[in-house]
Order: sequence, then C-alpha cells, then structure tokens
Amino acid sequence: MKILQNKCNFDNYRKLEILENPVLQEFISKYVSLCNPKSVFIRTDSSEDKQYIRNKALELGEERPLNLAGHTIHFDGFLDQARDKKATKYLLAQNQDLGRHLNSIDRKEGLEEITAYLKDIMTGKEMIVGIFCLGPLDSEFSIPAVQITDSYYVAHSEIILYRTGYEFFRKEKPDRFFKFVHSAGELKNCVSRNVDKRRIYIDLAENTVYTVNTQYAGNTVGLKKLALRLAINKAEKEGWLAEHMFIMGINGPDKRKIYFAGAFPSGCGKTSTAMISEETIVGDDIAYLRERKGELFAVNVESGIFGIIQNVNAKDDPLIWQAITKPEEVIFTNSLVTEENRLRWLGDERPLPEKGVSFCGEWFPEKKDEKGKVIPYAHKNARYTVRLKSLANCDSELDNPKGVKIEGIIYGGRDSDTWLPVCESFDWVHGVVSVGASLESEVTFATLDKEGERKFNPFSNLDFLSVPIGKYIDMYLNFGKRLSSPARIFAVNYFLKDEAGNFLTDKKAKHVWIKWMTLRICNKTKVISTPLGLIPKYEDLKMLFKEVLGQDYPRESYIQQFSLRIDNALAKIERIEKIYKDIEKIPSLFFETLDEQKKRLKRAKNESGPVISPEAFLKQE
Ligand code: SPV
Ligand code: MN
Repeated sequence: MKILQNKCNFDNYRKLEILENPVLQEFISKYVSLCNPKSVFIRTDSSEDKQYIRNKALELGEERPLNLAGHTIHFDGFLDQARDKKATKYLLAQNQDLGRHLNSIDRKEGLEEITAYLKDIMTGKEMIVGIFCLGPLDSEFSIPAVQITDSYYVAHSEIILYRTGYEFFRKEKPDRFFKFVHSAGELKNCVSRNVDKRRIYIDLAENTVYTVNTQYAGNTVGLKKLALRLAINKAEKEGWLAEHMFIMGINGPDKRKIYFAGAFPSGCGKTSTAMISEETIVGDDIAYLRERKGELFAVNVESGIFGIIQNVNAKDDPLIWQAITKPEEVIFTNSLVTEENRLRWLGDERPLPEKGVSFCGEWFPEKKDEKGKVIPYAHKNARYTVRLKSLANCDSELDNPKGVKIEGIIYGGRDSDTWLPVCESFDWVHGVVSVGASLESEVTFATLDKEGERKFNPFSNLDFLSVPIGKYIDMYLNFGKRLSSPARIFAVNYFLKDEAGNFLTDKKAKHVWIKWMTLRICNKTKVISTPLGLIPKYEDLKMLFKEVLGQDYPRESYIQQFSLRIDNALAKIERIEKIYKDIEKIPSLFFETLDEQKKRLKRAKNESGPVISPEAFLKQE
C-alpha cells in the first residue's frame, strides 16, 4: 500500500482501500512499481469517474470531438489497424504444448521480454485502473476483471463496452480475477510509435495478459479478445463454452421468441446478422454458454458493440445507422474527419471527400503510402464503439443473470463456392464436426493477414483458442451429451458466388434463412435431406421471401443457390481432413463423421453428377 499511497491521491487511495482486496492491491502495486506512472486513477462505477476518463481522452488528444454531441474519434497508428496475430503469444512453461496452430513463446523468456518493455513505460503518464465484471452481474457467468492501462481511449472504450464492476468487487471481494496490463508505449501525435515492438502476451497460469506498443482495441481492450482467450481456458477446465458468438432473439412462429448464438469470423456478417431489424440483439461478439438442467443458456460478455463501420448505410443497416448518427456517446476510430468535423467512412454512399484528417494523418485524394499504394480516406476496419442499449432493438434480457435459452447455433464463413446459403446439420455431432470444426473463411481486413486467402477457422474461434484444438473439439462433443435436446446447428454462407463471380444472394436474405431456422426449431416444416445436411424446400423460402422481405423468390434462384457442388464439398473435406490429421488427439468420432459425409457425397455424385439440384433429392425421398 505504501507504493500506492505515493502515487494515488487521497481519493484514489481511499477507493482502493474500500475494496478490502489484498490481491487487487498487490496486483496494482506490482505494476505501479514496474511501469512507474506519474499518478494512479482508480475508476469506480460513478458517472464522475467515467466522465473524468472521457474528458482526459479529449484533453490529451487521444480522442477528438466531432460535431455531434457525445461523438468522438480516435486514431490508431497507420500500421496498427487490426489484431496482430503474429505478436500475440501464449507464455508456456517447458512441459506445456498447445499445438502448432497456437502461437507461443517460452514463459520465462516472454515474461523477461515483456517486463523489460513495461519498465518505466508509464513515466510521466497516469495509470488508469478499471474494475469490471465480464457477463451480467451476480450471475454464475460473471467473471471479475481488472484492466490497467495508460490509454484513456482504452479505458473509455471499456466503459462503453463492458459492465463496470467496482460495487461488484466491493461485495464479492474476489481473490481471482482476469488481469490485463496495457501500455500504448511511447506516443507520437497521440499514436503508438513503436509498433514494431508491439507485443500481446498471454499468461494462462496467472490469468494475466500483457500488451504494449499498440492501441488498436482488438490488441488492447483486455476485456475483449484477450479475456476471451483466458475464458476459453477456464471454460475447458470447468465444462462450459466461451465463444466468438453473437446472441440474438428471433420472433418465430406463434409469437415465440427463439434465441440463437452465431459464430462468424471477423468481417463475415456477424454483427449485421445480430442487428437485423425487427428482431432483437443481445450481443454481437462474445458469448459464454452453459448447460443448466439439460438446457443451453448464454450471456453476452459485453454490454456494447465495437463494430465495423464500412458500408454502414441507412437503408441496409437502419438500426446501427440510427444509433451512430444521433447525439449519444460513441467513439469512432480510423475514419475521416472533414473540416466541418463531420465523419466519413467507406461505403457511406456520399461523394468522395476532398480532404480531411484520417488514420494516415492529413488525407487528400491520391495520397500514397510508402509502397506507392493510394490510401483510402478511411480504413476498412474502422469501427464505432457504442452501448447496446443505444440500439432500438436491444433485447430486454441483456442483463438477465440467468442468460437466455439458446435453441439454435449458427456458423458462417466467407465461402465463394462450397457451402449453401443455409443448411441444418443432422444432429449435434454432425454440426460440431462438419460445420463448426470445419469452418473455413476467406481472409478479411480484420487481421493483418493476406486478404482473400481461404483459411481454416474452427468455430470462428481459432484466433482465440487457448486449449489444444483436439481438446476443444472433445469439449464441444461432450457438452452436447449433457443437453437433453441439443440446440440445432446451422451453417450459413452469405458469400456464395456463381461461376462469373457474382454474389448469388442478397444482403437481406439472411433474415429469411434465420426465419426458416425458427420454423425448423418449432417443428413447423419439413426439409430436404441432402448429403451435406437438411435444406429448405422451395415453397417455404418462397413464402418467407414474400413475408419477410416482400420479394418474389424465383425457383431458378433457389436451384442456383441450393445446388450441391459436390466436387467442391469433397475438396473441402479433404482439406479439413488433411489439417486435422496433423493435429494431435483429435477424437475418432470426428474423422468418422467426415468419412460418412464423404461417402454420402460420392454416392450422390455417382448417381446424379457433380452439380446436383436440390430438387433431385426431393424426388428421391
Ligand atoms: C474481431 O476482429 O473479431 C472483432 C474486433 O470483433 S477485435 O476487437 O479486433 O477482435
Ligand atoms: Mn470478433
């Protein structure tokens, strides 16, 4: 406490004392000694404390005000615009192995390296301590968490995105909590200057994540993807699931509200699905799932959205459009600010701006980067940070400590030529293996990898896995055994193209696919059984297109969209098998399930050729 007394003023010291939490005090003093800040600010749940952080972000230029009340913009460095997968590593003891798909470094070596980076890194700056609860308060899902940072932008974002937990800590006095230590490092024009020394190191043994020399939220907001990594590890030990999933409520037949959880890799339609108008949103990014009395329940870990702003427009995304264009506390990132302090983002359907300030500094048309490439006026991964409660369709159960009952799980990826627009799995095992574990996606701008390449991304959670893949699949399979009537598993693909490269489905069609899922869950309709899984009948979709979108749905579209491309489906299984054969301890049920799928596909090809109309299966029934 002595160290803390030196750096905290009376008020801040008292805020810590009140919590009567020696583990918390020790954690903070350790990093006060190491990082050597000028002062320490402890944030309680009070609106004054929240205001203080927002004001400081503005005062120091980490955020700038825009011309709408409550709106601010933050810029990350030009080379700090997405999650850095290469610099994100698990600290592992010598006898530990997470498999080659997970990046790691020797724990001792990693700790030495990060400790050296953190030494005196906050000199002259204030250390901000945020106290949180992941998931709703007072729930079996709640996980206490503490964020140390020297970035007011990070501290401010977390206030919007998470449930603050000062009173929760006061009541529960947890001696175990997730810990996050962040420093943006040396700044130049308010952005991290040493991004080449960006490090994100995860210490599972201590439930601690260290992150330095970066500002992009996916690398720095501890409670987001860094906490997800810690949670997956904890969940595996305790028998629940921590997932990269949205949660949404869909109005099904007979006025029944049906909740779905859905996992999509970044930039593949996750947020836009969760935000479909006329339905309700519980969350758009991270969910914890638990079995209770044979049923599946889930909560949103977060209370806000860190969403991609590219292509957001009033027509396609009315709800998010409303939320981010009204006076309300919103933080924007990496878009362009005009001379009138107005915000512009890519795909906002307005004429090209003439100049402004953006993630590249002063922007003008034809401005080029070091490699001579023209710089767009806003970044593709530019984001908005907003409270879920600002959305007109925020679900009333968002903070329910029990969570919501999940009846359907959806997996989707960016796949131009294989998966159908929607397909239901035969059962839990078939869904887990052939959909969740076999998920592939063409790379988007949300990570620093090469765009367009097809990548394997099981459960859309590969970037965040902190247990070996085999163990994770096993855990999923076992989890299903505990469910008395397991959630149905669906695959969707919004990115299917024809031979000429045109998208085969419209952006809005996703609403139809999900409404169809509710018919299935309520046993209101039959399906066509195909080698890949169960698909909708034309008549059902025709009715739904009319009912949901007021559109005609020609039979030719159905046939084109739902024809099985057998060779592509077989090639996919081969790719997946090849990857998994190289991974240790994959359950044999996994390979058996894929093998059966392969046999079904080959049989169908022998009988009907390489491209099979959905109606061919109807006739066989
Ligand atoms: C994602 O990329 O999956 C996101 C944003 O949700 S990030 O915070 O970068 O993880
Ligand atoms: Mn995400």
